[in-house]
Amino acid sequence: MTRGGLIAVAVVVGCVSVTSADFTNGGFESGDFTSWSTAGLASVETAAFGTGTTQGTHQALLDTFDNTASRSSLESFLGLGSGDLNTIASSLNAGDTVVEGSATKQTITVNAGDVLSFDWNMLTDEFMAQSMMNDFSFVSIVNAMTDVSVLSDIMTGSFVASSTSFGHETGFNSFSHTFTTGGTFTIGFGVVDVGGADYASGLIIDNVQIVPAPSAVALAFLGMPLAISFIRRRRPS
Ligand SMILES: [Ca+2]
Ligand SMILES: [Ca+2]
Repeated sequence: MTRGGLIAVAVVVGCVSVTSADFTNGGFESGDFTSWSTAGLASVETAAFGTGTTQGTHQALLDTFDNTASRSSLESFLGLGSGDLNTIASSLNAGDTVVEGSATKQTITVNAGDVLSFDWNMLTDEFMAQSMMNDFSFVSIVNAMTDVSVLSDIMTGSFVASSTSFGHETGFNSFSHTFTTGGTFTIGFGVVDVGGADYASGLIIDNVQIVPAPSAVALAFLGMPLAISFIRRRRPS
């Protein structure tokens, strides 16, 4: 390889390493919330919890059973606007309000085109209630703009009997979100009690990761030979 070629490789590899951004402990394989912050009731569980696992041997559980955070403190923790969670509750079922909940978050830096992906499973005891409340689970993606996606709620979700301490669960689902702009984002996951605190709900999260934009990957393979050939053409014969 020519000297110019070596320089080109170094430049290309350097660019790719800068664009790599990912969660730390995104699969909770440390067995705890290392690199994450939590609010309310949160624990790391193994397959012994009863859901199985989707990645490795550990996963995060958020739970509204007790020791929860208030709606306002959850909104503050996640960087949401005051009342945002009530706006979502009411959009799902008019007049509903959020009582309390639990959440976890991590702040990451991404490039446009990067993809956030993770696996989730919502759990609930609401089907045991005589009058069900519409608890819901969500992911929040916050920087200058706030983007909250509901993962599932009681009324529209598809729940089956659960082998966990909860009566029902949705089973595992995958979520993905493509960032249209780069920057620093706080990614939050939460589950809330709506209307009252009598029957708990939970949310399992695992395999939280950032898949780099395809362009960054393409650069590593396509950019290198192009850069080398460009430099070679410019060398005196
Ligand atoms: Ca895991
Ligand atoms: Ca509830």
